[in-house]
Amino acid sequence: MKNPVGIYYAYWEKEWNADFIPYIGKVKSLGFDDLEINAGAIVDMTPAERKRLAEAARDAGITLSYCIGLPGEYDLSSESAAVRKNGIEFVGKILDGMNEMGGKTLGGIIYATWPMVGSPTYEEKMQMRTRSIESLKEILKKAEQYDINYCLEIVNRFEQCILNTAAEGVDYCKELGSPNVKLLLDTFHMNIEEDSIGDAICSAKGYLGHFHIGEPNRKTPGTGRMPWGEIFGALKEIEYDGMIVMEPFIRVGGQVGKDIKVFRDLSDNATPEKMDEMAAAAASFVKRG
Ligand SMILES: [Mn+2]
Repeated sequence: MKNPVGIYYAYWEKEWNADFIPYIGKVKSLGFDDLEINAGAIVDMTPAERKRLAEAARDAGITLSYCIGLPGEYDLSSESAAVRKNGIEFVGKILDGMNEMGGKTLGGIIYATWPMVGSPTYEEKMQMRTRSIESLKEILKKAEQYDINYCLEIVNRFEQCILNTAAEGVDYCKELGSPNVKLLLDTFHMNIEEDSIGDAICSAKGYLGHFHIGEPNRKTPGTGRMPWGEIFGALKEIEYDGMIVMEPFIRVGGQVGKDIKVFRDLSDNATPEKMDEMAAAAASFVKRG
């Protein structure tokens, strides 16, 4: 693949808040073009800290992409108008920070909350969807102003109910009609929900703004049974020219392990050196794909 290839920093981390700067040099040396970071973390940084991070990336020739599953207090689909307002303000701060840093791609559960609260009925889901769209109409004005691609991550039913398939995502984007609202498809989630991963990717032509990859058990790409030929073929067919970011989660521990539900070691007890080696092998696998 000729696309820029990235990796989510939490491959190496057990907590969501981290110092991202050391990862810039690391991912560069492992063959990546992009580092994906926790978008929420930049809100708590000072302008000087944001500048230092953005400059470190620029100097290394690494782009930064930004991702978040919004915490419950910022649920953009909430029944509570106060919670939705809180969410709109928080995402506004993320967009402000990204704009300061020259960021162009925000992805994740940025239309509701992650993980979803309880187990809604179908009727409740449709009400959540309506409220989510109302919140996004407000937020997208700012994304348009900054020309940031606002990429809605389509996830499996156990994590959110509003958008589980590419088809639902395209309908949602059409309803909003903003040039900056895009989709983030992720092979891990598509493997659960889509009839055909290749057809799902093709159906998102014109809407696909970001792409996450991983094996069905979230190991590094190229090590499992994901149909990579079909996936890379479909991305080429729709002439997708955005980033391909891997999101492996293979180690237990910390809040990351708990939230991602890593209940066993999938790294085969990897040393730090082996972790780096596996990431580099996956980057090379995608570039050859
Ligand atoms: Mn993802």
